[in-house]
Amino acid sequence: MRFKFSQSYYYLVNLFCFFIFIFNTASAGDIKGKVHINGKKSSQYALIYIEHVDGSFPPPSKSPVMNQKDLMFMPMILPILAGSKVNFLNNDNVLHNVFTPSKCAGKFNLGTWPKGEIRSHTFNKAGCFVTILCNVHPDMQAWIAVLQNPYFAQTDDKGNFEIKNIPNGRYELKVWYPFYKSKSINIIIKDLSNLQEDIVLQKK
Ligand SMILES: [Cu+2]
Repeated sequence: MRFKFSQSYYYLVNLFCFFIFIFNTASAGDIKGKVHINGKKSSQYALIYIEHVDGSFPPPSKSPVMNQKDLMFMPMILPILAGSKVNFLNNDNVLHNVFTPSKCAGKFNLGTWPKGEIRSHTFNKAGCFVTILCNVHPDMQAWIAVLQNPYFAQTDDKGNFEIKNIPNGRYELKVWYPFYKSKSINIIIKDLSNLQEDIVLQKK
């Protein structure tokens, strides 16, 4: 009797896990594709994101980092989840500054600091595309894209991207690259769908 009970228990647990598996995989889908940035040798770093996904998405506990190295911001484009605290790290032997003229980020200026030091800023407003500048070096420029949800990706050096496990729904997929016209595509994710989108970006 005891043996039978544990056997059926084992069977039930397995069945339960199986349904969880089906439910999880069937109510989401992937999207992948290729972006070509017209007139650029490399189509790397283009940002692909979904404008809005229902739900609330807490920012990661590990802060994203924007480096200042060889008189450049790295990465040049940093997508983050709203609420994330970004650490700005000076890797150069010169002083660097971080400021932004972007209204949606409150036009902050973090001041100027030497090598090895970090200053931080938390970005709360989803949908804000923040221009990051250094007032010591006018050629330095970067962008922080503050996003509402974690369903975003950046293209690799061949222009490929992939966003996995997007919950079922109708969405606006956006493609962004500085100084280029943004693209907006309506997509429907439904039960394991695997969409393919090929996008060409044109200069503004
Ligand atoms: Cu600088």
